[in-house]
Amino acid sequence: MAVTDKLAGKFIVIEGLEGAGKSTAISYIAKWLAKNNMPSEQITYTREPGGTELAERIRDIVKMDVVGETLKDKAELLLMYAARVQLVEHVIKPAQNNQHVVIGDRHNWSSLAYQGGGRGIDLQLIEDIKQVSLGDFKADFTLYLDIDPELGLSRARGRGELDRIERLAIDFFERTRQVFLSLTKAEKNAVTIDASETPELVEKAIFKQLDNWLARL
Ligand code: T5A
Repeated sequence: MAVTDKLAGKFIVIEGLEGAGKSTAISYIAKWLAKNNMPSEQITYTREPGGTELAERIRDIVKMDVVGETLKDKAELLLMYAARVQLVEHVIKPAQNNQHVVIGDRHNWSSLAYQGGGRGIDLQLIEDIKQVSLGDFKADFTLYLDIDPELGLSRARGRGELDRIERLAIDFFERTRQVFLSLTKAEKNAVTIDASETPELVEKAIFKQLDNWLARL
């Protein structure tokens, strides 16, 4: 089977803390896809929360204090899933049906890590909400960019003002990181990339992991 046929319809996700280099890594994945002859018009990019008109409005709510009202943890969780359902149903599944490769900047694991690990919401409750809202839908391959939260946040600071979540205390991100690490360990179609390395080494590691995954398809 041609490589492009193997990749058509696949959903590749990048996860990681703030400043881990997810946006940068997405450009490396695009480069890898081009190397494997995937036409650029057959690639769909998504980000979460966001990616549809309604989901982008939810993104504004969760990233900024849009009104002077505290967003409760469970409301934050449900907003993440509301945005995710809109994105999966309106964008990701149709793109997969059109034989696109979908590259996701964050997906379901971010809710388990941030709302479960960081906020302390019961992980089983989050799994149940996931099942109700998305069933068995999941990424085909996940690249988790692992970084020390201090380093990630310092990179994020260099990029501009911190948002509502980025302003939280460092132990929130330590707990978030632990969930990401355990999810990656438990999933055979997921790998950890050391995101503290130079961009050149991160790119090389991503290419290698994608090559290994492709060889298994
Ligand atoms: N959220 C999201 C939840 O709580 N629950 C959920 O379910 C979901 C889906 C989303 C926020 O919402 C939360 C998590 C987040 O707080 P976001 O914009 O998607 O926000 O995520 P951020 O993590 O805030 O995005 P960032 O832009 O901060 O991080 P990236 O994309 O990981 O990093 P990137 O590539 O922009 O790089 C940051 C800086 O570092 C440099 C880059 O040039 C850039 O300046 N850099 C490197 N520097 C040195 N070495 C490297 N290897 C580098 N790679 C990149």
